[in-house]
Amino acid sequence: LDRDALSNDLPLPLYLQLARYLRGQIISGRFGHRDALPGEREMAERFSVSRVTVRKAIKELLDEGLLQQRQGVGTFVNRGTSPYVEQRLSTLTSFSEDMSSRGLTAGSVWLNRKVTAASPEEALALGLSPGATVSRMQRLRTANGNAMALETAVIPTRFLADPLEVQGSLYDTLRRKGFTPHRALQRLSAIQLPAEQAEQLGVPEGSAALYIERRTLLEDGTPLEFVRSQYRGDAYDFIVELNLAA
Ligand code: 16G
Repeated sequence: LDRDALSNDLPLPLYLQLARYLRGQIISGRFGHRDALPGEREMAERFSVSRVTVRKAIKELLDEGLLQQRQGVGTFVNRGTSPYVEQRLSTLTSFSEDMSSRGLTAGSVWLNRKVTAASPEEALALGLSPGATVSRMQRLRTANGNAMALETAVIPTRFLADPLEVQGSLYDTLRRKGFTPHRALQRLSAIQLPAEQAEQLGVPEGSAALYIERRTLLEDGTPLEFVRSQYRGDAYDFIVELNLAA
């Protein structure tokens, strides 16, 4: 816990600052599910605030369902409300399919969509000549309304002339047009989220995330999409099945 997390100079009341800080600690996984919160007096000392402020902050998080109180025992983290997903890496599925197979409702918040020139990196990944046009779509992906990942998909305009054609699932839209994602190559790496992406995902700056790049191909090997995405580290486990080498 961090004494400097709160400031008297901010226009936000101290109890809401404290609630925001604790929410960040819970969402980013620095407090695990069922972890006990320190007692009221200890928290008040650590943050140099009154016990009333601590109580009001905790009340906020109890109302949000992020904390649970057991009479005479204490206050505990309850992360059960935010979806947590185990994702197989070896099958090619869309976000919408992944979520619905878990009984979760997939959603997208559109951050940006336009037809634009491919960057050199995108052109290379998609086998396009420099300056070719692509549909670029940036979305926040949600499950039951909770932010899960940020995703920027780039599709050559000969497969998708206008990003506005996409309603709901991108893969459904492509399949309807006769372009079925058949195979994909993926690269995963660990990152810490920069401020803007952290804010969009509703986690503190610097939270752990997985950066995933996907190049999706048609059956004949033609590149169909190039996707760069940031997955919340606290919301995902990625599972791979391993077989004995032949
Ligand atoms: C997944 C894919 C992404 C694809 C999207 C389509 C990864 C890393 N990415 O998120 O490449 O564009 O599904 O989802 O798995 P949609 O059909 O629900 O729009």
